[in-house]
This record gives sequence, C-alpha cells and structure tokens, in this order.
Amino acid sequence: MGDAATPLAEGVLRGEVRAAARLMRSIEDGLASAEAELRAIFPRTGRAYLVGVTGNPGSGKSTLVDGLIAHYRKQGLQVGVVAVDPSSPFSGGAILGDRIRMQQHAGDAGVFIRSLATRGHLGGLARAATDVVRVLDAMGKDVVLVETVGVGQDEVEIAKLAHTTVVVVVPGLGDDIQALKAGVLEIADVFALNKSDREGADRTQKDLLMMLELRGEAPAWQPPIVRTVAVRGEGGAELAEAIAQHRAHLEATGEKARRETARAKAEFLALLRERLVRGALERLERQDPAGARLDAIAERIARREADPYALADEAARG
Ligand SMILES: Nc1nc2c(ncn2[C@@H]2O[C@H](COP(=O)(O)OP(=O)(O)O)[C@@H](O)[C@H]2O)c(=O)[nH]1
Ligand SMILES: [Mg+2]
Repeated sequence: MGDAATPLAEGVLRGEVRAAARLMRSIEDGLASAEAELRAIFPRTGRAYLVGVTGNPGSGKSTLVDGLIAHYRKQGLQVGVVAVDPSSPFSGGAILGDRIRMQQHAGDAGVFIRSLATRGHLGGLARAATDVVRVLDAMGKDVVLVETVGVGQDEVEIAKLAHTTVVVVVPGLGDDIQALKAGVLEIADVFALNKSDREGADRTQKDLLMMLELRGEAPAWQPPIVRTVAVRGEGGAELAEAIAQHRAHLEATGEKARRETARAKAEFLALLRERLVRGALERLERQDPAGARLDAIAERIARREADPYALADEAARG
C-alpha cells in the first residue's frame, strides 16, 4: 500500500468519492493510466453482489432501481449504481432523466450513481462498465445495480456481468412477446412485470409463464415473475426478495462461483484478444510509421494480390 504510482486506487480503497469519480472518468476516456489503478484495486474486489436490471427503454428500470436503492439502504447496505445507455448523448434524455429519478439519493453518502454513455471507450462499453463496477466494488459497495437497455450485443455482454439479472417487461407485449430478444430472455433470473397497474398484466404474465415452460426440461432455477408498480413503490420488497432468493440459490448450488469463473474467462479472453490485436497493429505501424501499412494490406487483398488468411497469419506472427 501507499504506492505513489496509483494515487487514485489508494483513495478508492479508502472509499473516497472524489478518487472514484476521477478513476471512472479515466476509464470512460480510455486513458492508459487507468489500468495501473485497476490492477492496484483488483485484489480488493469480488465482494460486491452485482444485480443487472435490463429491459426496453421506458419500461421503468430506473424507477425500479430507485426502489431497490431505498430497500438496500434501509438494510444498512452500501449501494453503487451504473446506468448504461449507449443510445443517449451524455448530457441528454434518458441519462438526465435517470439522474432526476434517482436524485432523492443524491445526498446519501452510502449511494454512488454513475452514468455511462457513448464516449470513446477503447474496449467498448462492456469493458468500461466492467471496470466502473470494479471501482464501486473496491470502494466497499455491498450491492452494485447495473441498469442497461436490453437491446444490443453490448448490453447482453454487460448483463452477463451480474450475479442476478432482472429483466423488466411491461403489459401489452401480448402476441409480441416473441419480440423480446431471445438473448435477453435467456439471461433472466427474475422477471419484473412492471406497470402492473396497466391493463393486460394478467395476459402478459400468462404469456411469459408459457414461454418459460416451453423451454423444456425443468431447470434448476425457474425465474419468478414479480409484479411491480414502480412509480408507487409496489412490489419493490417482493422484487428484492426474489433477488435474495436467487442469490441464495446461486450460493447453495455452487453456481455463483461457476458464474464468476465463466465471467473471468470471458474477460481474460477479451483482454487477450485486445492485446494481441493491438500488438500486431503496433508491429505493422513500426514497419510503416506513416500508418499506410494496414491500408496497403487491405488494397493487396482487395486486388486479389494476396489472400487475407496468409496476411493475417503473417501479421499475427509479427
Ligand atoms: N404507470 C406506470 N408508470 C411507470 C411505472 N414505473 C415507471 N413508470 C413511468 O415510466 C416512465 C419511464 O420510467 P423509467 O424508470 O425512466 O424507465 P427506464 O427507461 O426503463 O429507465 C416514467 O415516466 C415513469 O414514471 C409503473 O409501474 N406504472
Ligand atoms: Mg433508465
């Protein structure tokens, strides 16, 4: 400890908000200096319980997250929140709305909320989200809630970070329930059927149940469907209870450790891929500092002067 080379890590491990905010900014900006700090905090991470909340825009994710924050704070737990919305500009719509919805917690030192948007992340949004969650973990947050819009591949990647993933659905899906992306359904550990004050909640619940039953052989964990009216705080306690039960299931079956190992493998492979590609591109650049080497390769392939297999082999070997 006391390593002057990683001043932000020192602050983060002491739970300092300012150091955490600065490190998150470096992560989001893709600064190379962030990596040393992340390495320094890594041994002190792995304590936080990660809950993903995913679903379509407007389904009530932020309102539900707000209720969960209040619930966990009442239990005396420290809470971190990462709201990921790649579709919104940094200062714009959804994220600003999220901030307003969660601002009742703004003065609470036991809550840290961070938004992530589209700015230049080197390793992509999933990479940045992983690292930001890690900072919250190192700060001593007991629970970290990750809100993502359930649309793209990036979001499904981010959802895989979580120990428990809550998929938020709303009434009126009706026959369109198939429109729920199969990938999103597969990651659901708990369903929140939000806006249950609206017409069609019974029908949607039935459709969801049927779809779950169609999945064939009895799974070790059947995702419960919790009806909520997030704007009125209804069903929040039941949702937290369903999350707690899923956590107990993961811990009792050894599945929690298996998920963590699977996640570690995916992260290692992603980093390895990134480093190998970066290394190869750097070698190409050294051969031609003007940066024309990559273009020259592309042109040779396009003109059928060389095949991409051979040139990729050559570039990989260096
Ligand atoms: N009628 C109704 N409206 C809700 C409910 N939960 C959230 N809303 C509203 O739905 C809108 C979107 O909510 P928000 O939490 O921002 O959704 P997000 O985009 O998924 O994060 C807001 O106007 C909420 O007030 C609910 O249970 N019932
Ligand atoms: Mg939101």
